[in-house]
Amino acid sequence: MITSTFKNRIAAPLCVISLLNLSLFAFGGEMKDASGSLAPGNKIEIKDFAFNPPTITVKSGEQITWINRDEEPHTIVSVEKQFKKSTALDTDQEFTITAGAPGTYTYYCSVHPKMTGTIVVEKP
Ligand SMILES: [Cu+2]
Repeated sequence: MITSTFKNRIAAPLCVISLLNLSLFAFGGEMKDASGSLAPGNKIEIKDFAFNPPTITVKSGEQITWINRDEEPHTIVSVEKQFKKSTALDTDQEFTITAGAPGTYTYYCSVHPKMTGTIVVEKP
């Protein structure tokens, strides 16, 4: 039938475009998952002047790693000095600590004190 041939001609290029879009989205999603995942490496991404995720729950003894995805330097400083403070992280630089005793740890960026985050440490 003419109609279906016509439809197929239109549908094919559209399909290719949407497949391309889908794979781009999937790739973006995977990237986010890899860095935002809670386990086994607890990663906190610093992007657009924010800690992502802003609150992370980990178990005592687990490692927590921040990675700076901004062009600006950022630091990680415990409000109550519960862990060593980081140096100023350059783009793509990481900082890792090991979660200590169970409790709630708040931290901020000393360069941009409005940037804050929370670590909730649970019993292993
Ligand atoms: Cu900062």
